[in-house]
Amino acid sequence: MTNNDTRPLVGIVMGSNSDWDVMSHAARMLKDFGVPFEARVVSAHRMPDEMFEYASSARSRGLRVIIAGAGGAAHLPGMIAAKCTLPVCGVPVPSKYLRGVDSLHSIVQMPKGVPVATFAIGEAGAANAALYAVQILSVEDAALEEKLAEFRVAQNAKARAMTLPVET
Ligand code: RP5
Repeated sequence: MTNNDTRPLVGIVMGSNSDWDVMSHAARMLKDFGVPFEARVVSAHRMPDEMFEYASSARSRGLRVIIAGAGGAAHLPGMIAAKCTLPVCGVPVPSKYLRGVDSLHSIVQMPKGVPVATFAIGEAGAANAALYAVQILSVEDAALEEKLAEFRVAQNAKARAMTLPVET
């Protein structure tokens, strides 16, 4: 499912190509796990018709999770979620003046009825959104579940090997 089939299972969308520095962390994580994905600019306010088309056709095109990143008045994740019933992971992209706190509040404050799973501002959020997408897909993919377990073991080993510059 993950290695032999190249049809995208995860859609990464963002409001601008200026979001790519952050959103590329999601792409890299999916690549590391061998999950086929697509990445596109789909601006909610500059490409509303294309955004509706993207969201409404996502499930029938084979996507299983959408990761949407945006900055400022970050309405893209919520609008995508409004037009499809796939799980949507929202990534707040740091903005110029408010450093992404605006993006975070915008994405996390979805009114009751249309959820967006909201992640941390910036790179950690993008990487974790991808990990979360992998976890969703792993529910029906044993090989992915194994890769996730290996990832956790490697993380544990790295943390256990950490040293501090103090003498005890
Ligand atoms: C949002 O406005 C984008 O998601 C981006 O974070 C922000 C700035 O966009 P650009 O002016 O860089 O295109 O729509």
